[in-house]
Amino acid sequence: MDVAISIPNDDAFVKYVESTWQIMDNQQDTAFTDKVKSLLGMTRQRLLMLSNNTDEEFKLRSIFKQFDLNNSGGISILELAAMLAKLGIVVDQKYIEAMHADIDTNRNGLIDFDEFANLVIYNPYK
Ligand SMILES: [Ca+2]
Repeated sequence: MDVAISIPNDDAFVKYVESTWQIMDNQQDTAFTDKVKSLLGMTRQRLLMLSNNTDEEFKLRSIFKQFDLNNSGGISILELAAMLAKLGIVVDQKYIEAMHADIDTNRNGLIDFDEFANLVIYNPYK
C-alpha cells in the first residue's frame, strides 16, 4: 500500500496545521477575555460592597483615594494589584495588566477617578 496517497501534500498540511492553531489561539483569547471580564465584574461587585452599594461620588472618591497609595491621582498596575489583594481577588499578573488596560480607557497608564467611577457605576460585564 502506498501511504503517500493518504497524506496531503505539504502545503495543504501546513495550512491545516495553521488553521488548527489559529482556532486554538482564538479559543484561548476568548477564554482570556472572558476571564478578564468576569474578574472586572467581580471587582466591581466588591467595590460596590465597599461603598455600601452607593455610587455617590464622595463615597467613591474616598474609596479611590484608599487605593491611590502614592496620591498620584491615578491607580497604577501595582496599585491595582494591591487593590485586588485587598478585595480578596487573587489573580496572575497577566490578568491584572489586562484588567488595568481595560479600565484605563484613555491609556495614560493610570486609572483616573473617572475611569474608576465608570467601572463601579456602569456594568458592561454582566
Ligand atoms: Ca487613565
